[in-house]
Amino acid sequence: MTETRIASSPYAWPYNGDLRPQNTALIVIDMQTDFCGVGGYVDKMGYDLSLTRAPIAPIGRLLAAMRRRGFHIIHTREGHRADLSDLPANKRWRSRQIGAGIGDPGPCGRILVRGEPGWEIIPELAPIAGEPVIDKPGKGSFCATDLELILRVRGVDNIVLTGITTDVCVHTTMREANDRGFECVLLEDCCGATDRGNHEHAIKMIKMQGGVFGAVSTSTAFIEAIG
Ligand code: C5J
Repeated sequence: MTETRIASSPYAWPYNGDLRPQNTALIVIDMQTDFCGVGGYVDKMGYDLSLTRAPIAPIGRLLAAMRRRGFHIIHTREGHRADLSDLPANKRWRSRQIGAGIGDPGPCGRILVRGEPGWEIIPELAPIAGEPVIDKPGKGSFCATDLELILRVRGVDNIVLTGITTDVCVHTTMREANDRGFECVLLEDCCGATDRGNHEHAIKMIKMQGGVFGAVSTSTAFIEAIG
C-alpha cells in the first residue's frame, strides 16, 4: 500500500496512511439557508452571517476536487417533520427564547422544518446524483439516522468533516464518529460557527490528548495531499 497522509495537527492524518477515495468520505454538514442565508434561523437569532458563510467557497473547491477523484460525498440537513412530532419540547422552547422558534413561520418558511425553503441546502453546495443526503432531527448526524449503515456498506474508515456550525453539529458528529471507530479530520477553513471564539475553541479541543477526536487540517492541505 502507498501511504498517504495530510499535513494536519496534532498528527499527520490518517494515522495509518490509508487514505483512498474508496475508504474515505467527505461529510458536508447542514449547509442550509437556515444556517447561513438571509432570513434563516441563524439570521433570525441575530448572529453574524459572514461567519457561517465563510466556509462556502472553500467547501466548493474541496467538493470539486473530491468529486473529481471519486471520493464518497455525503450531505446532511438538520430539520423536523412538518407535524413537529420529532421536535423535543425543550428544543422548541429554547429556540423561542431567542426569537427564532423552530417550527414557527419566518422569512424563509417555517424554521428548520423539512421541505421549507430555509431548510434546503444552499444552491452553491447542492448535492449531485449519487450523493446521499442524511436528514437528522438533532445536532449529531448519527442520532436517529442511517448514516452509520451507509458508511459501513460503502467500506468507509476515514471521515473528512466540513460544514456548520463548528461547535455544534460538526463537533457532535465528529465525536459520534470517533466513538464508532471512524478516523476523523476536520478542515477548519471549511467550517464556521455563530461565534468566532467558539469556532477557535472547538478546534483547540480536537487537538488535545494527542487528537482526542481526530485531527485538524485545511482544505488546501487536503487537496494538495490527494493530488
Ligand atoms: C445548530 C448546527 N447550531 N447545524 N445547528 O443549531 O450546528
